Amino acid sequence: MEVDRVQAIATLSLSSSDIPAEFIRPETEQPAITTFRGAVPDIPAIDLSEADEEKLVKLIASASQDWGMFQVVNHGIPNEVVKKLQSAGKEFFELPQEEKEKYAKPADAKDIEGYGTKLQKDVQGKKSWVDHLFHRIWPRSRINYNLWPDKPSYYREANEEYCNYVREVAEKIFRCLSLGLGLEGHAMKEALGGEDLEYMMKINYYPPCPRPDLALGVTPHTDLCSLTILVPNQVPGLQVLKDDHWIDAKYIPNALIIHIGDQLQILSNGKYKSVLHRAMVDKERTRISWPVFLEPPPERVVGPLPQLLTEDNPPKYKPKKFKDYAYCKLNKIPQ
Ligand SMILES: O=C(O)CCC(=O)C(=O)O
Repeated sequence: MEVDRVQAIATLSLSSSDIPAEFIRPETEQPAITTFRGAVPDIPAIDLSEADEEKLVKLIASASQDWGMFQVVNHGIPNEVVKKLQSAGKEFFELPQEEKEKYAKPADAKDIEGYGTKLQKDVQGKKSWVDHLFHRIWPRSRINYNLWPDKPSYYREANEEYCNYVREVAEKIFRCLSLGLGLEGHAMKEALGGEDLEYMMKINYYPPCPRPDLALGVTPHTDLCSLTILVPNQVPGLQVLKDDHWIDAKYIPNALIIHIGDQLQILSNGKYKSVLHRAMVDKERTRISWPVFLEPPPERVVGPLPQLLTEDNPPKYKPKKFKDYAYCKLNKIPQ
């Protein structure tokens, strides 16, 4: 099957000042028109090495309630580990097209893993300026190593090293989020499947775009997982909707960006907010991001935690298997 990768379209557009019409977003979505230009508060940046746990819990819980998003610094992942992950991903996308196509997700595959470009246009018939690679990195029993690139040769090592560290970051954040609701530290992780919680790596590759004012890399959405831990490169582009304004996430060197996803909003019965966000593209530079989506196993039923429910706080969401939630969300069927 012939597929137009955005990377190839971008190369053809290098000497042009235009982009194909299917990439031009409606005016209600165009970044140049919809980005808020006034004074805005910064997305919270939290020092994860804070020794006073009570203080850390308050910071994380309040950012998760007010923003559904925060950045973490001093998170304990060595810079070399993050840099190696980034180089491995960048080198993969710089390989010849036929090498990348070896990992292409078959059009009829049920799973999202593999190299790809979103094939279906969205409801307005529009496309996004991005190619991607998805593969699980944890637990081992759920990894399909056939979808981990062979090139560069250190790709596997880079992902395994990053995975070991990112799991520790996730543990700490889940603990704080649980304590922040007055629960035991293990409550959230356990409700999401405990040791069976799945870590889905995605690399977003956004090539330079002649009209970043008109296109989007990723359209507005909330993440269907529980928590997202994202490594950006130095090219900013992530935006979050806060108080009805699209505002930029500042690039903080060596920080990780954390999103609260739908499953945490559900578990917390709406107390933690699943954040609406989108990604812009750049005129000259390639933007790349490495989100890891922390997903409950497919059969896991997720609903509001019973410990939180009272007469005054009745359940706001139906308990649902994660696979059914994901199916409805991806197919735009009401939950
Ligand atoms: O690239 C980014 O900063 C955001 C990516 C994103 O939201 C996604 O892949 O779902």
